[in-house]
Amino acid sequence: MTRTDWTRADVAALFDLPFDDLMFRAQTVHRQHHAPGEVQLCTLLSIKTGGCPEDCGYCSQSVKADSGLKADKLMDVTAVLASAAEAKAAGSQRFCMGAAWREPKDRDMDAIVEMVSGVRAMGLETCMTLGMLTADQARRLAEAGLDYYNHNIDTSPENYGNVITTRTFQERLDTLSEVRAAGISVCCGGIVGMGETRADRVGFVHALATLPQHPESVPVNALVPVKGTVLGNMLADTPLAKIDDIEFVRTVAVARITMPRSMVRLSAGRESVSEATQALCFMAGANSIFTGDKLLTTGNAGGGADAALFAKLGLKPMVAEEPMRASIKIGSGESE
Ligand code: SAM
Ligand code: DTB
Ligand code: SF4
Repeated sequence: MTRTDWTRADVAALFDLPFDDLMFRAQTVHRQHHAPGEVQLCTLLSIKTGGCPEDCGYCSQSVKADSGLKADKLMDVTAVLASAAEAKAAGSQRFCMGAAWREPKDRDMDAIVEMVSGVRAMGLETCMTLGMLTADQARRLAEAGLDYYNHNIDTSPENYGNVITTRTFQERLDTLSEVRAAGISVCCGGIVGMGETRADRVGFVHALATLPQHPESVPVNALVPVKGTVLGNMLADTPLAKIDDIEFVRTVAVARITMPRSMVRLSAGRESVSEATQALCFMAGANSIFTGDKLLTTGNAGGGADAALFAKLGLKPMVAEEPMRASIKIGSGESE
């Protein structure tokens, strides 16, 4: 059984370990549960950009941000499928579709469902992030074959109100329960480098590692400071708020140790993280990245840079399991 009863003191003690010992523990746990040197490639697409009514202090897509981003309507299903085909051709295993919504409107659900089933039919894993969901919307997504739903807790429960005021930490947990109840796998993580304290990072990892079931994917984003957002402006004024590289690696390592089976994803902010620090993150147990030259609205290193980094480090892209492979016993003639 994977442990979910971590105390804050346990998590804080891991953060406090000498760096060498922390890395050794993270590597040991990583190799017990995952193939070393294999990294999952995921591609992001913003299917509905900008004009979001929420006030997340980091986000370029909030109506409260003065980021100059223009609000678009929901993309056409055909355009989404064309983009998924490109991601597959570039070697991606998972296609993640994000919408700048507080929650989806029921009238949008037919198109969303078509996107999920179309992308899945290409043999890609599907992930969506659409904001809060009702039980009924979660059920519809599950029926369409959605594999993962991304819904981040973003930071510690205590720090949440300093970053977002238009929804509560508890509302995040409520949607995560609906996603689980519908049988969809959970992708849930957050952001570091927002000027939070070490105690907040402890509280953040602790909140994830004590969920009734660990998220199957844990994205660890480093804040991308976008001009015109509350946090982007703050970072421009106080550059020291940028997270220290070693502290970033520590956060990845503690996530790996406390959630041994989860995929830990280096998400936003890799462009500003050196190759050496990324290498330490992989050694600390990160085994998934967003590839391609764009995240949702901000830039990403791009496939070429990632291929060069993988070659330098001897990493290889994780290969997607065939959808039926897990459920068929080869040679036995039976299926589970
Ligand atoms: N609207 C949906 C929601 O918030 O649930 C989905 C999209 S939202 C952009 C997904 C996640 O991206 C956020 O929860 C946050 O963790 C991350 N994110 C957004 N802007 C970011 C930034 N500037 N830097 C780092 N991470 C960011
Ligand atoms: C997550 O944790 N990171 C991704 C994904 N989930 C949806 C989004 C990163 C967004 C970075 C800022 C942007 O490009 O707008
Ligand atoms: Fe909206 Fe999501 Fe951005 Fe928050 S993070 S403003 S909910 S798009």
